[in-house]
Amino acid sequence: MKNILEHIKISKAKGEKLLAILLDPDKLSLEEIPNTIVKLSQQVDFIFVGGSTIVNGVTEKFVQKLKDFTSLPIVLFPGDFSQITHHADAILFLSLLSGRNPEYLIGQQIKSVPKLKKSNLEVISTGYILVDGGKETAVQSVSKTNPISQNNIDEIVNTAVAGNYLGNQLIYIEAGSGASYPVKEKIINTVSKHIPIPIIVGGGIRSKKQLQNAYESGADVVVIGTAFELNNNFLYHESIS
Ligand code: 1GP
Repeated sequence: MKNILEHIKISKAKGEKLLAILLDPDKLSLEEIPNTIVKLSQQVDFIFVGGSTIVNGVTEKFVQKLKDFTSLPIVLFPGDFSQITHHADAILFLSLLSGRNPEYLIGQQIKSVPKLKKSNLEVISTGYILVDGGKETAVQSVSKTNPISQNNIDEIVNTAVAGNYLGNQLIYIEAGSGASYPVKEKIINTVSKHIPIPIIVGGGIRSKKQLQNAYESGADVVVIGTAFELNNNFLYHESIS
């Protein structure tokens, strides 16, 4: 797939929902990749690759191996600039808009430029909004930023709208990997009414019901990591929770 953002925008316009599976090289070994890939159902549109604490250099080998076993588009969802590899197809160029740590608002982005300039990666400007998912998650501890309370809908909406005004091409609302509960439907619904750009939702989605709820509330892309890690058959069978 040449233009991943365009595909997401066209799908949004048609009302077609998309699914990304997040694979974290920290949690999945290279040896496990072949068996994991066969468990991805036809429902899956993208593989996201990333994590908050990946050892330098591992992501490159991980993506190369994935490419040997799947033709699904691989989108980097990096915890830091060291995870960038030109072997992927695209990168979510994230700015952690919910936080006030300059390193994750613009610092890491500047550090990533030399690598990006040498690659053909599709760079997708993504406003990243961390909301409280009921427990401290890796994004919070690594970025040293606080999530926005899910009761503070105005703040979440205004943050998403600010991202849109700044030129973000996507907004990613994140409850954090392994969150106790996902982003509330009311939040997804309200944000979707205030911005024209596609919305990605992830964190704590562990059942098909929650997946469906996110779509019906207005998510254009849903990301599932932990539920798939815990049960590779998640996409074929009902809830693990
Ligand atoms: C994390 O949104 C993703 O960044 C996926 O979260 O691991 O909880 O599915 P889970």
